Amino acid sequence: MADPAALLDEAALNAKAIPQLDLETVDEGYAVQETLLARRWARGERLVGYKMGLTSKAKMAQVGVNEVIFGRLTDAMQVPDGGSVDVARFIHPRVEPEVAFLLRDGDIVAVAAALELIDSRYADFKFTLPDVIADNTSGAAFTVGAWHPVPVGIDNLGVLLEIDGKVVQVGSTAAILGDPRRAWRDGVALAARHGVEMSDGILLAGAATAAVPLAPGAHVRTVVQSLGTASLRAL
Ligand code: OOG
Ligand code: MG
Repeated sequence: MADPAALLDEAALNAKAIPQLDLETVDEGYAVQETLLARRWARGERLVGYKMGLTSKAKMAQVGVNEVIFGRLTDAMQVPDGGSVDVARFIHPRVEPEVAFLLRDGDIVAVAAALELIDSRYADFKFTLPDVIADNTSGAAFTVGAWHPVPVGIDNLGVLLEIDGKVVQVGSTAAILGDPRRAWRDGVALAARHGVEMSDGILLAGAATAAVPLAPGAHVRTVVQSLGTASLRAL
């Protein structure tokens, strides 16, 4: 078989879906993710953080995979808050509301509302656990709202996802493993088992609700109680 990392990289670059890879193990998935990211570092992209995936039941049910996963965020994926993103670059983009942590020396120093744009490189957005890990956990783009000092409790904050001013998803940060800080703790341990130190930069804790298809022209905003908003426009 052709190099799986090259297939995934080209699928993303050409916005053209590929068949599932049918990788066999989680370790194999992370090894392919590493090689995929190496191609991006070679093109000059920089690591700016990490993302957790499938930390809520709504997300697990949506894609039929029941295990927490992690991926990497690069500078090329970041869209400024209120900025625009050309969705023609993607295959079948979806958007989801997230909580972002700012990590410094292994501690959470700030927290923000965030949006993640996911885009599976696999046809029909269908994949197995090892395959979605290899695909950098469907990561495509993200936006982080204003950073806030960490409030005392972040385990039950209301979350709204709006498209063109209409609420399309409602949830709570409680959906994220009971508390988004657990996604951080579990994520640090999971990443360490795969040789990755998740101590500095941005960390997306995983979506609180199912993801919603993102069409050109849509104005997307998330509101997280006590944490403010994050928004982007799809071009
Ligand atoms: C996998 C990525 C999951 C999340 O927040 O749960 C994720 C997918 O749904 O394609 O980013
Ligand atoms: Mg996500």
